[in-house]
Amino acid sequence: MQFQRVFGTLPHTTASAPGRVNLLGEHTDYNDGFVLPTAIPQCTTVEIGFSSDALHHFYSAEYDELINYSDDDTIPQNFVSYICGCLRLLEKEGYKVPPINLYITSNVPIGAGLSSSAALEIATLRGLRALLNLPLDDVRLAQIGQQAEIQYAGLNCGIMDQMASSLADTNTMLFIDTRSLECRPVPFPAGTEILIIDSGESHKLAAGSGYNERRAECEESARILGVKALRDIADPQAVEVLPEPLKRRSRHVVTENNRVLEAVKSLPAERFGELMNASHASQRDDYEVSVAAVDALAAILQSIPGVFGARLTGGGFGGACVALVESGKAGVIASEAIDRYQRAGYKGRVLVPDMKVNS
Ligand code: GAF
Repeated sequence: MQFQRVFGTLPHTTASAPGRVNLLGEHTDYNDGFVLPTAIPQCTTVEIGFSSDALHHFYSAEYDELINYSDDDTIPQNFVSYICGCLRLLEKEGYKVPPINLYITSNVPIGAGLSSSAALEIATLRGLRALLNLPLDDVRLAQIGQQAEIQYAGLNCGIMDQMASSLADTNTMLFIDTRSLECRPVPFPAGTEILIIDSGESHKLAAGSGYNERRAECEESARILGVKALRDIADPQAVEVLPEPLKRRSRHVVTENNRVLEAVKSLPAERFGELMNASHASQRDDYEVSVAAVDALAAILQSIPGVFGARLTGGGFGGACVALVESGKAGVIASEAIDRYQRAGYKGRVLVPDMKVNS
């Protein structure tokens, strides 16, 4: 057993949490808006035991790295920032966390826009909840995970990823109102399955990326328009008064929220796919969070028969495309897409070849 190999004892508890793929509703969560993610089969698992000294010890199987950490240390800016952030926040809420040994394994792809960091946060929080019998529900775990990311990893993110990792499963999409945090499962369009292909352009969202800048632009737009958040605007015409680039940024958010609200109305796959294609165009042209490789991949996917729609998923600036495809066709569509993508000079890989959905 790997935990025992590293720490010399058996773990007290094991917990897992999935990555997520977002079908629609991108960059809406920090605008109090609507999102429609689902969990992916890939998970992060943590095994946790009590440390025999005064330090926490964190081991990542992926990085083959052991980090020793004292509660008084500055939090390192690597994979442990998410874990230490969760520990600090639990302490601030009055929950004493004794020194622990924590062993991480994960098959959630990193840098692909599939929420590997949220999966680590939620797995860690689930493990600590079980280990210490903490009275925290799944929504509270998501809120703590989000704050760990904002306060200790430098990404001023919304709450979609942590909510999805904490509350979603792979059977349905999860509609989340990110203002009230109310959630409801939404069936996938009938006769479909999901395909996720990585563009090969790794994304990095934290400090220095355009992500925090986009969020600031949205907040500035809401301030000028006199609303609490862009969620409070339903008519895209209302943003026409804004100066550029705020006009385009806000138009993306307003139209994207409207797309999600339409998508939850039991649409046929064809219409759902059109909304995904429109979402990609909006992210590319108005929100400017796509890159050439992702645009090329989305365009290839959108042109293949059997694909209802395809779009950049996640925070952007690289990462993966999600496609909604005809049931049973994901395998052949993936091969054709990768082949054409590579002939165009890019290096992509299939991440989730045929996520069967109960439709
Ligand atoms: C990242 C963030 F973490 C989410 O909160 C969300 O804003 C997403 O980008 C874009 O929709 O994954």
